[in-house]
Amino acid sequence: MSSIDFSEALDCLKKAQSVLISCHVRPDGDSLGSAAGMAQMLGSQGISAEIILPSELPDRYAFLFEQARPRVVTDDWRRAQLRGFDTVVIVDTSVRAQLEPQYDFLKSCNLPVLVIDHHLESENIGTVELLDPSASAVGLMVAELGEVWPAELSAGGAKALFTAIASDTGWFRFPNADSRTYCQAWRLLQAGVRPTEVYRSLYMRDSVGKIRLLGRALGSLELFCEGRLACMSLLKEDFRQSRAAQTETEGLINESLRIGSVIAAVMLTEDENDSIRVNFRSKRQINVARIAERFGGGGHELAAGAQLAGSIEQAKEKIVSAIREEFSRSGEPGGE
Ligand SMILES: [Mn+2]
Repeated sequence: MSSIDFSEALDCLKKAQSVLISCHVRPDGDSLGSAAGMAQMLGSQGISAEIILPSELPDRYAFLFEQARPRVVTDDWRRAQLRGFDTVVIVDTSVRAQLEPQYDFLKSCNLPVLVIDHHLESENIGTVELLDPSASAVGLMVAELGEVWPAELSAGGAKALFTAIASDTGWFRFPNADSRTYCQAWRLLQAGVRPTEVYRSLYMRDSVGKIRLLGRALGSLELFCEGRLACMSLLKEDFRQSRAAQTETEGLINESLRIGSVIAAVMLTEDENDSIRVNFRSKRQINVARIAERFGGGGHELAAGAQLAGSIEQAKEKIVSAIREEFSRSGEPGGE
């Protein structure tokens, strides 16, 4: 059981009649699963809820939305489309930039905003905030909130929250998969989740393009810092050659963590708009959120991201030297 205080969040939700749920751009399994689970839970309490995304729903998560795919905010977004909501719930981010393009709009609505998040950085964008950086996933926090409420959880809602937790813990492999995580996973199984089915939906439905992209990413692999840092990169050309979408990079970085000597991993991806997206992972000791923050990004101790201008080579040089410094500070033998 968690030690967070859910009372304010519950007060906020119990007053609501019609809730708009949203999350960060490039939504992942945790944000989408949390949003879907929250929507189901609210429904079970007679509160209507609609999920609105700031960017496209990746196909691989369509299985979470069997009834209706969530709407996507577009540039021609109109205020009229949002009429009727009395409360906003934001899951899996507390940062303004990650909510574009709808942040200013949501602010101008003057509605209560409940933020449920587990990232280290927060810009206090909510009127009520449920923040717990020790939670492995927002899906875990939503599951706990439902238990305290108590709100009925359907098999579909449980599947969504299980997907959220499984995604952010790398299928319960990362060190954040603690007893609290397993405790809620057990509850979700009791509510009807079939883990094998979720596993297949999440990890065994890749496109051939994604596998080709993985091949190119592995082909780019370089090791630095005496084998402790793995670096892979993908250019726009790699996406073209493998016929993969920009959204199909998810999880590729973890492959390099399979190398025994590797402690930290970096993946550099050339974006459509020519900036470089950098993803960081770490097995231990190196706090990659701190490194990402130096480049204007953020995240968790063991998984973080940032966006850099310039070429892949320039970005790589900066990142490798920042991580080398971090190795030296931490006393890891990989630093010089
Ligand atoms: Mn998350």
